[in-house]
Amino acid sequence: MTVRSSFVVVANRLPVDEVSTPEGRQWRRSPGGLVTALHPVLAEHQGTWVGWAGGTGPAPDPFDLEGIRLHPVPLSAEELERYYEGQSNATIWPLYHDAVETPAYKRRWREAYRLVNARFAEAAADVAAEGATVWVQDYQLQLVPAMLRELRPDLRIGFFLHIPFPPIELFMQMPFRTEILRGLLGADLVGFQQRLAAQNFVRLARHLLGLRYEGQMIQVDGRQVKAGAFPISIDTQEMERMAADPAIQARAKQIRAELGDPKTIILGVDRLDYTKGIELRLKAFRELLADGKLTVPDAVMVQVATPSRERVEHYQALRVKVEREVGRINGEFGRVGVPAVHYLHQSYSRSELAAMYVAADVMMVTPLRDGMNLVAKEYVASRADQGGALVLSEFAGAATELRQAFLCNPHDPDAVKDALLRAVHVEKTEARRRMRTMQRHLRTHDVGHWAKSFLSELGVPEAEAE
Ligand code: GDG
Repeated sequence: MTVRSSFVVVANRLPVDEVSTPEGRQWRRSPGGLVTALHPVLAEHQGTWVGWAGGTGPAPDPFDLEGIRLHPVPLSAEELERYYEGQSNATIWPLYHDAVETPAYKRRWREAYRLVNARFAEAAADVAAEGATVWVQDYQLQLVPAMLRELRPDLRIGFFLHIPFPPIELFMQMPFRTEILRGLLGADLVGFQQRLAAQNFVRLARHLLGLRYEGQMIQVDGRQVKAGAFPISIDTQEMERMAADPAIQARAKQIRAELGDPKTIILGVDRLDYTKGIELRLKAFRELLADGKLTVPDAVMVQVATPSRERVEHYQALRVKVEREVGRINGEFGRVGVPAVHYLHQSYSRSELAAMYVAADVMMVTPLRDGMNLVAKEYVASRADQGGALVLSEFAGAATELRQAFLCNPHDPDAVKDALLRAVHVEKTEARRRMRTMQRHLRTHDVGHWAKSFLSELGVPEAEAE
């Protein structure tokens, strides 16, 4: 029998990984801010999370894990290729990130997207109790709100977009633009990372459908849909605790030693994605070495580039470009046993990442476009010593909040070089002052605050629970 919940989260992925243990295959909760933030709300409401469990073919039966009901939705290999890699990650992802790579438009991807969105909507309709709240997450599921409303007009539906929402001129490229917009307008509340994105959305509703709006409230078929900005954040306390752990502090020292105890460690941590500005950051470092403004081994760079979407063409091309640039820098400026750039195309544990944050003097976060960028926030939260300096692109959502970072325009190589040099040479007390201000902000604006503000706007009163 289907268990019905008064609170349902719908996201492309379930917050679990399947792991092999001596007792056989088992599910383990995957780490991540979203699940941490939503866990208390889900647990309190006997909530259900609807999502893909990974793997292709039939989905596992629904199961409970740590107080949450998990409801897997199946994807076939072909759907994975068309709905996920195609429409989600080769059409919508680049288009919404200011088309920094050219979006590809394919009818069969679009059809698969529709079909899969309908499957998620049906699953949510099945598990939601009468009058329940359903919170749909992100760009893979933009048609779900309207599909779900059609099936279940009694529900309260929220939608949150984790990536940017583009200006009208760009959105208008999308072949099934009206359907996507109508899909989102099926929600009662549509949340974005930035105020500007919410504005893009309400203006688009008027432009494309002639809908009237006042402030951020849109009138749709006699209903009101509210758009708003809800900047996401991290579990600040957990990050602070992890970074302060003596084992992590010791590991950070060890990392510095392994790198030859240089004066300046410059760090980048990103999924290997063309929106993240990895190449331009490498280029800035190379030019500073060539100008003699930085020298090896006094300064070294560590770039963690976590493997991502490896079957999508743009990502394969990016890997080649990044690796060529790393090779060039090491060829020109490295010495035997002393590379200028340590490039790591690997995934790390959260604790190893924390140790890297603690070890780094300068963190480079230089996306061309980014909804928020949690790495920037994690770095700041990890610096209990108030050391370190953050170079941050103005085109990351995080730049709206982290004003004390060394902000730069990633499209201007001289601006990136300048920000990096200023961060390398910043006076200690000045660096501390900047870090302290940003840390104070993150203590009050953590991921729990994000979830609470969204859900209370949506009208879920019990969202007070931590
Ligand atoms: C999307 C939006 C928005 C990275 N490498 C490893 C690893 N990570 C973790 C980081 C961080 C997360 O992944 C990446 O989050 P970001 O926010 O930086 O970027 P996206 O993945 O693009 O996320 C973004 C976010 O959604 C939330 O709304 O901020 O704008 O694009 O937490 O630490 N974690 C582990 N190993 C790694 O190698 N364990």
